Amino acid sequence: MTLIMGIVNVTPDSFSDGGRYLDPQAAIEHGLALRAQGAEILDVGGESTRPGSDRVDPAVEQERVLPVVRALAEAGAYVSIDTMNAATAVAAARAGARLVNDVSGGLADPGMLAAIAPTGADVALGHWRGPSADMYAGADYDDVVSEVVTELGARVEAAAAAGIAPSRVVLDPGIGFGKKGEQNWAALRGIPRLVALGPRVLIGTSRKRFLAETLAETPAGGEAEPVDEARRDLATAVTSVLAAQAGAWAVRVHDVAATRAALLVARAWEGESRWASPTRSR
Ligand code: PMM
Repeated sequence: MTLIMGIVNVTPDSFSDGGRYLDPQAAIEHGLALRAQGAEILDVGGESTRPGSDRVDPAVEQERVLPVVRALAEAGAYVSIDTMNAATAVAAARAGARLVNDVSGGLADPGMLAAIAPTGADVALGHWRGPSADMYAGADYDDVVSEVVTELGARVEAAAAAGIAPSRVVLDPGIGFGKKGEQNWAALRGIPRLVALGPRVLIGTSRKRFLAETLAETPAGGEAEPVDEARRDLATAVTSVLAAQAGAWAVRVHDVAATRAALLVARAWEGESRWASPTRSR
């Protein structure tokens, strides 16, 4: 069963929801609302990774995320911490986070993998070719899928060398990270090859620019509609279903209700009437 990871960005400048939940209480309530809508995992982040964004001081990041992680974990949620800083990852694990979601795959902070190994937390490693300040500098590929699979395979080995077994690892092709337009679609078509590596696979397409670019196509004889948030969420629900069918373990989304509806319909189509949620019983 593909799980839904709901996004709780505690940032002033995230790609689509920056500033909405900067106040910890607003972020906690948002997380609880996403959980009530069906998110099995809540991904709390305090540093925006939108293209062009600068790094945040880990102390500021922790001030933003730790109260939110603690409150959501105490409420019984399965919490993930979206961070590239080892110190923040360790502090969040102490506050109750059970998954460290590092979009840089442990590359941004060389101490990341060794630091989280003893915490027992799982780790999501994203495919990454450099900081968001210069997001598309590495967007140069001969074969996107082969390169993503090879580079993530190397991160699985680095995690193992640091004491994190592959059973604790989740892999993410890093949609939008060092990838433009069609390169993202190619990476999504390659999900089965990533799944074949062994670890669980996480996919994050939610509201991303490549979806808006695809939606911007003008209908024959018509006029292009503005690509607003609702249309990006609809597109995200579709890509989440396709990712689920390709073998993804979880999808990371802003609009949990829309993606859940889409996944339920897909499950019904495939002949499964029950919605299981493995992490809830953990
Ligand atoms: N994308 C963003 C942030 N964190 N984490 C994972 N694992 N995968 C992603 O694709 C991903 C992520 C950027 O999106 P946001 O600014 O809208 O949260």
